[in-house]
Amino acid sequence: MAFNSARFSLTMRWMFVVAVLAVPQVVLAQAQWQATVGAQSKDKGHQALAFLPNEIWIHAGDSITWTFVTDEIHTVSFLRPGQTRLPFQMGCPGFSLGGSATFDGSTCVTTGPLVKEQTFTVTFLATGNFKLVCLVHVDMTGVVHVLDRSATLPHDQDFYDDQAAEERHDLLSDTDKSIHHDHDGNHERDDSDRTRSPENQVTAGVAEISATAGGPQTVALMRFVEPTTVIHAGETVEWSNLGPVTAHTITFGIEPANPMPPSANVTLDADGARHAVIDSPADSVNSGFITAAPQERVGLPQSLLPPSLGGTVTRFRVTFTHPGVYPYICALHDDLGMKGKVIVLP
Ligand SMILES: [Cu+2]
Repeated sequence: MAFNSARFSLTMRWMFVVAVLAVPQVVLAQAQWQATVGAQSKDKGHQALAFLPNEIWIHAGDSITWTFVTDEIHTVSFLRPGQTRLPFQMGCPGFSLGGSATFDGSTCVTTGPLVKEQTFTVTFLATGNFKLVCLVHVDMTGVVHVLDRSATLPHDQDFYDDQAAEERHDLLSDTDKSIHHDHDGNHERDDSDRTRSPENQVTAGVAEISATAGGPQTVALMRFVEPTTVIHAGETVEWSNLGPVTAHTITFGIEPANPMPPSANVTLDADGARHAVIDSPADSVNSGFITAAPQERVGLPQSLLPPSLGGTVTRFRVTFTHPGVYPYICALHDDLGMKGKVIVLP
């Protein structure tokens, strides 16, 4: 049996050629990754203000498509390192909005405020670790690790799909009593409930911040927890926002174009709470944004409390002088079902 060395050599050479042709195709294939933005309960009352998942490892040249799935607005935004964050209405100055973008860390990239069924695709051109934020919500963050094409990625798409489903479930089913209510919008009062409201007290939203190794995320209850309040003429109702991050308003009558500042008929109580007097269901009153002060950070000025100019307020009070039915909304979240009414008896 003669060993055909010439033939063996030819075969080896042919296999080598095949290998050389095949390997670059595997390495160069640019992957398309999928992630989601936000999550909501069926009644839209519970909103996960989160990127799901919020940490992804990819190769330079790969793309990620974010799919928006909520009625609440969000953005997908990558700022330059150290760049000052602007309101979502301003986004990234000079960047033209569209369905896709490329990002290498040198310029800011963002969507406008998007809702369910919209998507945004970013192709990452350079290696690095890039922070992902939503310009609508602070404490809604993530990170994209862009590795060299020769690096091995730790996870595949199935892993991220599973992780996103798990985080979505954990956030929306948060069992903390302060944020739990049933999905019909009814709040069952419980004597052990630490946020149980005394008479004339209304919880105007609840929120909690949690985190993964990819960064903080928030779950918010976009509801007036006690949507109907019954009082007598001359009494005062007090609304309190129990959550960080998410602003709400208490708005009677005509909704102003800009709900952020209080209407002119709102005054400040000595403890800084805003206060209005309503004489008739025809009156219009807007609390302005009721929200917690931003989290303190070393190196930044102390945030303001009222009555300082620009100070934040977590409470709003209304004194009702006459009987009647007074419907109101949160101007930011009425589309999610955040509405209530005050019934004033004689
Ligand atoms: Cu609201």
